Amino acid sequence: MTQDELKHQVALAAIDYIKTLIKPDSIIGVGTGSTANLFIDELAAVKDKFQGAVASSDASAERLKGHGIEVFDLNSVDEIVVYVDGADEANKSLCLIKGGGAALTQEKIVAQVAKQFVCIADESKAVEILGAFPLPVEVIPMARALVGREMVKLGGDPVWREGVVTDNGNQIIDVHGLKITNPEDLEAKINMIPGVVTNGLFAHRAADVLLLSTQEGVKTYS
Ligand code: ABF
Repeated sequence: MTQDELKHQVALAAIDYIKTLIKPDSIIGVGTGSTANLFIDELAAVKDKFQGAVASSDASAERLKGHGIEVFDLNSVDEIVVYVDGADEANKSLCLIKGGGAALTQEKIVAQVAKQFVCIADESKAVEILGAFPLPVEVIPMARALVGREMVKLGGDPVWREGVVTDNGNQIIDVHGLKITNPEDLEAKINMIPGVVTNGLFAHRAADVLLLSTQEGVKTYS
């Protein structure tokens, strides 16, 4: 299977997975990226089985609406039964690097609210040690250089993702060259830097379930 076929395989598996969780009044959280997009497209077939969705980006919100799925403001919902989203890397503890799609802040917010966070990914995302994928950090524009200098002190090589402005009006620094052996510790350290809005380490709130798409089928880790 091609990578797209692997992504489609896991999107279908995620639909089967959430069917065991959703009820007619359920609100589900929906992520961002190409794998999440395939999941959104498959959601259309089961949209009568849940009430609506909270999206982690404007792009995903528009895609959901395009399928006739009602999109809710997070502040207006009491519970998100499950959040389904992709990742750029996932380790064996289900800690993730996310943010390649520049939606990491909203993704982390919705994941925090969700009762269950289901990560959907193709086998290329599974790693022993996080960090080969440059770690996205969302920053307040005026703090871009400050945060860059602090990331160098932490052993990284920061690169401004020029031309990208997040849904929140902020900028992204991609930090190359990290070998992240203690993701919880690094996530907390980066969060302490003034000007950091969010970093792409999902360790304090890791995925609860990883559906990993492989040539032999979808493997479930939890
Ligand atoms: C999103 O999914 C981002 O956090 C992450 O970058 C992306 C993974 O991309 P894709 O599914 O397109 O491989 O949640």
